[in-house]
Amino acid sequence: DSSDIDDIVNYTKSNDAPANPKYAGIGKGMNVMYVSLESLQNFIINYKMPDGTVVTPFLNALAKGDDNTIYFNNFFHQTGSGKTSDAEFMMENSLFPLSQGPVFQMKGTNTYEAAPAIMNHLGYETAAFHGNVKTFWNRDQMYKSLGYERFFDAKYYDMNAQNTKNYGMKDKPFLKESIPYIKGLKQPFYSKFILLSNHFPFGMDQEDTTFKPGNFGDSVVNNYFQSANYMDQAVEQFFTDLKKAGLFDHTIIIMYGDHYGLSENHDAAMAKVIGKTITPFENAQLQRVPLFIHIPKVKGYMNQTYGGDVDVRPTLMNLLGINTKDYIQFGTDLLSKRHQQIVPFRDGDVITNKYTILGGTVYSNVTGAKLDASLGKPYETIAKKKLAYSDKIIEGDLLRFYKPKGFVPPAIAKINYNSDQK
Ligand code: GP9
Ligand code: MN
Repeated sequence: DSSDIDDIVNYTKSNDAPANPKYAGIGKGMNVMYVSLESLQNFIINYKMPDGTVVTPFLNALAKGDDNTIYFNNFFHQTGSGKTSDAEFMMENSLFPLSQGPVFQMKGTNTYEAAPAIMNHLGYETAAFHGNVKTFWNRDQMYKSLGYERFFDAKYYDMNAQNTKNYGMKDKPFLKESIPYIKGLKQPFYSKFILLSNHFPFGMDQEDTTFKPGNFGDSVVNNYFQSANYMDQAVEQFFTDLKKAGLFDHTIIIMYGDHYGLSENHDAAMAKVIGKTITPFENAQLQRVPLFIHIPKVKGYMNQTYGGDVDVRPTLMNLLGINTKDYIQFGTDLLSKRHQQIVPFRDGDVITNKYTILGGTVYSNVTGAKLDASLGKPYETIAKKKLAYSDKIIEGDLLRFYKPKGFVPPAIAKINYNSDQK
């Protein structure tokens, strides 16, 4: 009931990590772009094919800090069955997704206090871009609840046979055709772009790539390198276009791998790819996804802090100088000196900067060796508590009973995503 919310507010307030003074408010008033890098796992960053070819040269340069980018190499996806949509959910709410079923589909009409709604009230135009039909993952309903004023879905793109594959628009034409829409937004804007090309089963049309597939005895794994390379090129093209459009120097760009692409069904080939047997410990390490944050004027570098999807919103809000102390967030700012390096997964497993804790078994991150189970207990307790509180909020629709100071809910009835409104 509504009294539960008080406990939760007290808990999240007591866990708040203050902004790092070096970065606090550094992005004040800037545009925000999220780019969901479909199925991109972190092992591919700086990976070399057996013949020496690099797969993601552009992202590798960002990983070194080029283009004022901070790259996080110990960042994990925390998604459940809602896949892409679960990642979106965490980025914008700093709540966990559900343990069963996609929260976008099951709880699309709940009350949320999501980043788009917060930003919209602060004068930002809010827009989502995705080259698939708007109903997929119930996005058309959920995006309203999150506070998106505009949704540029499949209807806004030239979905001819050459431009589309699998679920919808290929990344290059999608991002290219998005540029005029982006230019048409009122600044500052808060936006997100959901890519599609690097999606299972990763096959590409011949005319879209010259990259040689892998030779690991598994066509899904082999093709993954091709489509990841294509996405790398698409992102490079996007950065070039944003520079040409004069947007790059006052836009924060957050890019993240949304979830794994290669499941346990492909462990035999993956063992050849990474040169190690895929034990449960190694499988957990493979759940790293790259996180890049381009922050104009900031010196880029590789940051080794451990974190996950729920930590991104607090990080962004502190960069923007927006006080979210009053908001319920289960993550903490990745750049804060007091960031908690504890990453809970939806199934109760936990990874910290020292330990990988899987079903009660504790492994050393450094050696992969099993350690005393008691070492994991405090982290499992924290993870359980956070997951339970988050579930309580979502299952009980508890944000109905809690309005952070200054929060104005989205005007859902006024939002209309029909393409003839453009
Ligand atoms: C579909 C796209 C892919 O619109 O987001 O979804 P996924 O299967 O990765 O969750
Ligand atoms: Mn996805």
